[in-house]
Amino acid sequence: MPRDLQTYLRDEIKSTAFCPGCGNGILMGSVLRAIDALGLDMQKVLFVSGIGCSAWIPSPHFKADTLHTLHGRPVAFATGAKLANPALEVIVVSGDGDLSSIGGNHLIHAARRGIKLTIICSNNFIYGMTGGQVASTTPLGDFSATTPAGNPYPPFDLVRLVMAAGASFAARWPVTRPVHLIEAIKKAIRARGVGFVDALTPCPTQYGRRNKFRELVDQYDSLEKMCIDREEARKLSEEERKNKIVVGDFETFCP
Ligand SMILES: Cc1ncc(C[n+]2csc(CCOP(=O)(O)OP(=O)(O)O)c2C)c(N)n1
Ligand code: SF4
Ligand SMILES: [Mg+2]
Repeated sequence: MPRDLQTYLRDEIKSTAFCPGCGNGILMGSVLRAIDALGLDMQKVLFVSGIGCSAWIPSPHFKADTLHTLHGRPVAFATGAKLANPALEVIVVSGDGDLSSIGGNHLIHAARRGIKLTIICSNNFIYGMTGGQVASTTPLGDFSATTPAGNPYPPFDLVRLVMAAGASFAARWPVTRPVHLIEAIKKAIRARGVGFVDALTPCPTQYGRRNKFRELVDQYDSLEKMCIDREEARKLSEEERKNKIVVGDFETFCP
């Protein structure tokens, strides 16, 4: 039976270290709500994260077992933990840079091996913690500390990447759609092999201010408007789809 919000937050969360307006708070709440809705016993869950602001989502926030590991290596640690104790529900929560830039190889090989892991990527399109450097997820043309003239490279489509590598389930939702996000996290936890969620989230401090979002609300608004459902995307031409991000649950690879 779900607990009321007050009790829930008191029981499961310590205190927060995120900047005001950071989307990681919504993602953190979504992870907890998904776990609560599934009725998982927190004592049987291990959270693993790497290094970065998003890696703080489970540790130090959650009153649970956490492994706060090396930058880029949470999936490697999670794989080891799952092999050592297959009864553990192992959930990785970390940043886009952590999981797909420095840690990209661990991500695709975990998907290929089909090991039962949930991997939730807080994708804020940038290296937030270290001063806003470009990541493998930074959109083409966007500004970062290391791309003052605009990013010359296209970003990874993380859903396609992990599905092509063999993930059982992958989804992409922005934190502006928490109901969908929570449902996707539940499905990822229930997936046979790797269940992956690309959670799009604003980083006002590093990404937002460099990309000319004067008001916090504009960044949330712009993210929400950029996201379109698959059905909607199919109706658009390639040109019209250019600056859009297709969101949804992807149980099978669908180009
Ligand atoms: C081996 C290694 N290289 C680089 C770093 C520095 N470093 C720490 S966090 C980070 C980037 C984090 O970005 P991301 O994973 O996207 O997390 P965010 O802060 O955006 O949530 C980097 C480059 C490190 N700690 N270890
Ligand atoms: S730097 Fe960005 S990602 Fe990190 S806590 Fe601040 S707003 Fe969030
Ligand atoms: Mg990031």
